[in-house]
Amino acid sequence: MHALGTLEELPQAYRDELTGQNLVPLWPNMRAVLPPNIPSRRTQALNWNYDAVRPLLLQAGELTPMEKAERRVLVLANPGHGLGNMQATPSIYMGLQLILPGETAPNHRHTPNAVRIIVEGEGAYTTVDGEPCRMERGDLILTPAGKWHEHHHEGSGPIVWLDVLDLPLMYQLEGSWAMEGVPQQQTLPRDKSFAEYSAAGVVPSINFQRTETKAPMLRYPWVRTRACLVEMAEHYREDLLRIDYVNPETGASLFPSIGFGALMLRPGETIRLPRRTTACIYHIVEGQGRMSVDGGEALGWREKDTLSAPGYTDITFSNASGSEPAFLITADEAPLHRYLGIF
Ligand code: 1HN
Repeated sequence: MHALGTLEELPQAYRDELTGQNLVPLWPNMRAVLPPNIPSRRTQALNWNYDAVRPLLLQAGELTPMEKAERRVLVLANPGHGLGNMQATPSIYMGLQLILPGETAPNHRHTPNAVRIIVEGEGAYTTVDGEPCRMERGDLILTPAGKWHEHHHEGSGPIVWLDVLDLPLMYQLEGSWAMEGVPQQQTLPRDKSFAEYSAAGVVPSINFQRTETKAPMLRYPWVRTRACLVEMAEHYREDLLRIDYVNPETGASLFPSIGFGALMLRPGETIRLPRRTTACIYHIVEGQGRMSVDGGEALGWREKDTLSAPGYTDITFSNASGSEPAFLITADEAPLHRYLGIF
């Protein structure tokens, strides 16, 4: 690609006149927004090591009472996007949320779609539009756009989960807003939607929401996903052990914006992920090992860590244990890339 004219080549008086009329010449900026052959990517490969974050999160529990936080969260901000922009990837926000025993995070609803991935602790539940959803290690709990949600913790130790939202996208679309609510009535039995959809290929026969873009099952228990991956390993000797979380009614991604999945690494295994256009985040549910992006310096990871990596890269994951499998939950922007025709 040949070089294009620069701003400096234009007479200052002309530039001033353009600015005065809210005009910008394209050609000096063209290559920056359309780089040759590969997009520029701000998302950095990094690991938010849980052992390092946890003391700071617990300190937030001492420093800031729930009334002053509403949601007590340390945001996993990718420095490549600017820390203050609270982006893990271009479209994904991530944060670690802490609730102490007896605390409640008050009812609200908002336009961004949210998923919680439970990291540690037990005895908490989230009520989503009247349905209490139990929160156990590795579970995915959905609060799709517009659904009321509040969190309760009745256990004895702290509970921590990873929030994953399409907030940066919603914000850029000038579509991000929230509404405060009053405490919810539990109008539905605990884990009702999980009960309805808990058997693969079986759905309730009365459902008037089949065409809705919001997945009707709210809780995806980790024990089920893990068991599926372990079972797959019995049948797949070499292939990648990977599943996608989908809307059980439609087979579509859980959200139009973010796709979720899980991976298992066999003992001692190194996998090379197929190159993808989308940036990705990885939460380690079990195990320890290393991640390398484009053959760069390997990042070590262990249980409860959360990593990010940019798209258009070769990513390898190695399981450091020769005897135990490792398990990861993934989130990426694949549904958006597919919709836009760039995946
Ligand atoms: C939110 O509603 C929660 O409900 C957590 O737990 C994190 C980050 C940004 C905007 C809304 C929650 C959030 C959030």
